[in-house]
Amino acid sequence: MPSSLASKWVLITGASSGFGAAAARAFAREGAKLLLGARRIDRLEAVAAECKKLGAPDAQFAALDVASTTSVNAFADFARRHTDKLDVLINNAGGAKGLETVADGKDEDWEFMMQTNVLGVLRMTRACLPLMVKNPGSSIINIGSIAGRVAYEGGSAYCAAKAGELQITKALRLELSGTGVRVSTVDPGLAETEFSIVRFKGDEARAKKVYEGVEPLTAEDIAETLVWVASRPAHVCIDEMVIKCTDQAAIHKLHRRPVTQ
Ligand code: NDP
Ligand code: 8X3
Repeated sequence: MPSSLASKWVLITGASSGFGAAAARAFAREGAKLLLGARRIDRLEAVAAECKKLGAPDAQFAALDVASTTSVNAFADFARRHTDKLDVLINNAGGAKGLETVADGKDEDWEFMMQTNVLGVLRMTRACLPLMVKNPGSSIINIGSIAGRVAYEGGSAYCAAKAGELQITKALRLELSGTGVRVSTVDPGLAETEFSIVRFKGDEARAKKVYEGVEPLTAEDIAETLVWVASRPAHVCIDEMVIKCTDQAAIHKLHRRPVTQ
């Protein structure tokens, strides 16, 4: 039986690595058509080429900086040049910078987290809504985090940003009531992507330590979930989903096995 996502248009932000790139590949396997955005265009080009090989009938990409309204609006124009309706919007671009306490926090880190995880979701959604409200059954899936639900030391701005994403998701679902547009949040826990490398500003050894002795989620685990959420029948909305690896019983309770050197 053909997938319900075959030939559907799926727009993914932050498709150059991690969850976004894995989601692009997973939707490609379903035969979906893709619109991929991020700042690293060389990475997007490689992901789009891979998606075509995996079965995407179309995989278009363009530079996107969700921290800029001009860039977001230009990306929406690019999307409109390919389609007049969007079936799935995945607001995935974002991340964390730094793990400092509030006392030691840096403006540029806070600004990155608010610009991408909060304002980026608002901007992208505003720009894409005209392509979705005329398409009942379409889905907006925002990537939140367990950090938006439980605070941790050094996570003030990131936790605040993801809590913001959760509230945006809830408000949007109310605003879109009656349009048939579904609004979901998928909130992962610890997953090994480039997330910690970005958080620790390129310090790969420090990033690696986050996952030491643990079997974290993979980008593919989340991609598979996104495909499942987007492929529910039109009358079914998965409001919220929290996904953690089995080793993470709670945000502060990680089961770590001894590491042999
Ligand atoms: P990655 O760092 O691997 O991916 C982040 C993606 O976001 C990249 O494609 C990056 O692309 C993109 N991005 C960052 N800033 C911008 C911007 N200004 N404009 C456009 N794209 C941007 O990490 P993940 O895949 O893990 O992160 C994806 C999402 O998942 C994030 O929202 C993150 O907060 C969330 N998350 C991650 C968890 C984890 O443990 N990994 C757990 C829970 C949630 P580029 O740099 O090319 O612009
Ligand atoms: C990323 C997961 O635990 O680093 O959203 O906040 S965590």
